[in-house]
Amino acid sequence: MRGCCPYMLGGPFMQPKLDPFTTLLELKSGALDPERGTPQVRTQEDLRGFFQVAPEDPDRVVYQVLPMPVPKENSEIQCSTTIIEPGTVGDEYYMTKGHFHAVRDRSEIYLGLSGEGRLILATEDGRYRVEPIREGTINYVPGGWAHRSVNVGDDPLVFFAAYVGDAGQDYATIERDGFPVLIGPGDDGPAVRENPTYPS
Ligand code: S6P
Ligand code: ZN
Repeated sequence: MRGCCPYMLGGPFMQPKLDPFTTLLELKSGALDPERGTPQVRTQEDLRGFFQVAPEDPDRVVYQVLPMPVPKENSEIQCSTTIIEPGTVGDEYYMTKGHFHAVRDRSEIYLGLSGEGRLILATEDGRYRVEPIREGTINYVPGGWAHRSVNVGDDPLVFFAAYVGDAGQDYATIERDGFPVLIGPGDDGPAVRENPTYPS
């Protein structure tokens, strides 16, 4: 029955901005079928200034983001998969640039799909957390926490992200300050150590 809901009593119908769509997510590889947008590819060169040392193999791909673009508005939910290759630069495992959301209070959810990773989270006043990412983990990233994912395993790290549409990404703060901790290979597996260049 049309017109039955309180929402509709007082005014015109809401006209949807988008049509529904469905995409197949290949759970292990993170591939989307069909692709919905142009994959964003990040090489070692693109991460110059984010790792502690200069790129060792500048053209090598570190990670890709496969987007499902929708309008960047707070009424929408952005989502994408991220695939981080295994590898290191200097003493650090391959990782994303990491960012605060440009609109600081916007939150996000990660669903781990495959591989072995860590999620570094940090506040602007220097508090930090390190959480696991692997198949089946759900990481809740509250507003105000910068986030960077790190592949600590031998296989690609794959996760799905969904976040408030108008969140945006502030990379400049991370490029300037980094995160309070770095993650790289240690004697007994992945080691978390203090970032010597993080401002005190
Ligand atoms: C976006 C969300 C992810 C990252 C992706 C790459 O808010 O957190 O989709 O964009 O994992 O990381 P980065 O730091 O290069 O954007
Ligand atoms: Zn984010």
